[in-house]
Amino acid sequence: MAFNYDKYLRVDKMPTLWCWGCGDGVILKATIRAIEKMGWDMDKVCVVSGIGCSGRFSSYINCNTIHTTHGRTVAYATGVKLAKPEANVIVVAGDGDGLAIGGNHTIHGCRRNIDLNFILINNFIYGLTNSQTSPTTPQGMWTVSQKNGNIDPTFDACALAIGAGASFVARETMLDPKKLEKILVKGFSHKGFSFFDIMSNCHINLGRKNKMANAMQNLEWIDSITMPLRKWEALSDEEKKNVFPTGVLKEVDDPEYCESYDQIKAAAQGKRAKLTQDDFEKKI
Ligand SMILES: Cc1ncc(C[n+]2csc(CCOP(=O)(O)OP(=O)(O)O)c2C)c(N)n1
Repeated sequence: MAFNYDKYLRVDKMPTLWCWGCGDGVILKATIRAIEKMGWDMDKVCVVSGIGCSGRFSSYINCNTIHTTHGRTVAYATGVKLAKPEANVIVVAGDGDGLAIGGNHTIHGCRRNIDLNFILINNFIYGLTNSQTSPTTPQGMWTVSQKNGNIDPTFDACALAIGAGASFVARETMLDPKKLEKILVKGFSHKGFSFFDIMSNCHINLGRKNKMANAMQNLEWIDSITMPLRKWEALSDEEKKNVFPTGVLKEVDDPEYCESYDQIKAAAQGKRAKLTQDDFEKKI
């Protein structure tokens, strides 16, 4: 039987404002299927998104939603999770939203290892505002803010999340929606900060200006710069440059922030001793 998306969507908001062929819809549908696989009650799911095309995510999914200010998704989501630890919180941000203006919040969310599911919709450009350079725009590409080619080195979003302390880090593309759904289920099942770098197309504001005239050419390019982790590991250092490994890149059990917060509350109320370094597996 065909999957019933209507149950999970604000159908009165359809059709979406996304461009024809945009990957955001594929990611929305994969997220919905992953939520169903998790068996989550939509009354206990909260989706927090920022500003951008990716920010529209919270307008279309039918659960508790916060469409917040540009770059502040993790700050709002942290508040929601601390106030309601039983909620399943999904954060959705674009590469500009999550890594440029919101980069600060993203790294500290990773560092705290708070139980959020952070979906970075990485389309390599500021989509909504028409093609400004983002932290993941490849060097040499045309952008409206660097018309002679982007000279800024490109962020590897997963390396950033790993370095900052996220306990689950994965990368996938929207080329294979089933694979994407599977990796979302894995990360949603993980307790701690789950970071997903999901590479997606923006053929309108990146592709057309960079010799990828249609969505398919944009997708072929994404395919050419990604490779499953096992294959990637076999490459030489030279070959690894500008090729991004996909799959689960990090998965560890580390103390989760809300649980530590509960303990500190109990200590403040005299119900347990103060926390010491021994309470944490993560040592300096
Ligand atoms: C404080 C603030 N600065 C700038 C903007 C303008 N702005 C809106 S969306 C956006 C960038 C969107 O790019 P990205 O986060 O990559 O998301 P996409 O649209 O590609 O999904 C910018 C700069 C804003 N709304 N608020």
